[in-house]
Amino acid sequence: MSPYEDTFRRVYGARPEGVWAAPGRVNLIGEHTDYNDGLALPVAIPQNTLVAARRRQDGRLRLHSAQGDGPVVDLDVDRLTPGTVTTWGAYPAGVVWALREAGLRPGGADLHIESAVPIGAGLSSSAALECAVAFAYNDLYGLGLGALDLALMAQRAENGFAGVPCGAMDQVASACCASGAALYLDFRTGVHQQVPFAPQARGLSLLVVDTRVKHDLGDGAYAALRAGCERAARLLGVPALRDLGPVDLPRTVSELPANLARLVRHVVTDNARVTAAVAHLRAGQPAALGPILSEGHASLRDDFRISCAESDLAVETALAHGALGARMTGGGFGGSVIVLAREHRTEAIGAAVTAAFRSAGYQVPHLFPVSPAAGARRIT
Ligand code: GAF
Repeated sequence: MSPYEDTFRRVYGARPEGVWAAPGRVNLIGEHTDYNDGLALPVAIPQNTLVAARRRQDGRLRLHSAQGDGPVVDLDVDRLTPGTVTTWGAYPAGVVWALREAGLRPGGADLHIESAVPIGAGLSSSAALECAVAFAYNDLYGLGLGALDLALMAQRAENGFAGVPCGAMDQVASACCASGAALYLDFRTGVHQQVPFAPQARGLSLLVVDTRVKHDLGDGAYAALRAGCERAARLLGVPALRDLGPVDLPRTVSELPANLARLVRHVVTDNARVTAAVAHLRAGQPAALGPILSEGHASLRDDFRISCAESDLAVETALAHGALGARMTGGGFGGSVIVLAREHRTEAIGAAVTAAFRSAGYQVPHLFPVSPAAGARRIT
C-alpha cells in the first residue's frame, strides 16, 4: 500500500476506495486571456495533487490534508454554503457544493489529500486540488461527467465557494492536458486541442523557477484587473476583449484612459502570441517559442504590470545566459518563471539565476525542469 493510502487508513480507519491525481500547470503563453474569451497554451507539470477517497453513507464530507497537518475538517454535504469554509478546505468542499448546485447528488466522503504541487508558486495548486476531488467524486458517485465538465465544476467551486474570480484556464489545464503536448484553449468557442510539445526530444528543456514570492489570487489585485478588462470592453462596445485584434489598438489608445488601453494591448497581443506559438509547435519548431515567451513577459511587465522584481531578475538573467526565452507564468505578483533553453545550457542558466537572487538578497529560488505531463486521472 502506498504511504498516502496508509495515512488514509490511519486517519479514517478504513482503506480508500481509490486514489485520484491532478497536476499543476505552467502556461506557455496567453496570460489573463481566459476571462477575456481569449486563447491560452498551458502544459501540465509532473507534480500532482493526490486524493485518496472513500464514500460515506451519512452525508458527511471529511477532509484531511498532509500539508495542512491540522485536524480533520468535518462538514455536512447538504449544508455547504459559500463563506462557511474559509481555509484550504474551501477548495474540495467547493467542488462538492458545485456538483450539488448543478443538480447532481454527491454524497458524503472521506478524503485524504497530499500535494506535490508547490503551494502559492503560481503553479495552480488549488486547481489541482479541485480537479482531483472532482474526478474522485465523478467516479465514486458515477456522475458521468467528462473532463471538461469536471474542470468547469472546479472553476465554479473556486469562483462561487472559495470566492476567487479566476478564469477557467488552470482547471481546464489540470483536467484536460495530455503527456507530450501543450493544450491549445479557445475560451470563446470551447475548442481545446492537444498540440505536440516534447522539448526534450528536441534537445530543449523547460525550467521552472519558483521565485518563492507567494502569489495570492484572492487579494483583490486579480479581481481589479479582470474588472478593468471588462470595463474596457464595455467602453469599446465589444462583448469581450477577444473581439479586438492588433488593427484595433490605435483606437483603444484614443478612446480609453491609458491604464485601460495598456490592459487591452496586453490581451490583444498575447492572443496573437498564442496563435503564433501554436503554429511554431505544429511546424515542429519548439525553439521558435523562445522570443514569444520573452515578448509575453515584457507585455505582462510593462502593460499588464503584474510582474515583480524577482520575476524580472529571473527572466533577465536567464536570457543573459543564453536562454531561448523566459517569462513569468500564471496570475502574476510573484509565483514562477518558465525558461526555455537548450538542454546543455540549462545548468549554467539555473546557477546564474540562483547566484543573481543571492546577490540581490532575495530568497533562494526553487528550480526544477518539467516535461509536459498527463492531466487528471484515477491512479489506483
Ligand atoms: C490565474 C487564474 F486562475 C487563471 O484563470 C488565469 O487568469 C491566470 O491567472 C492568468 O492567465 O492562474
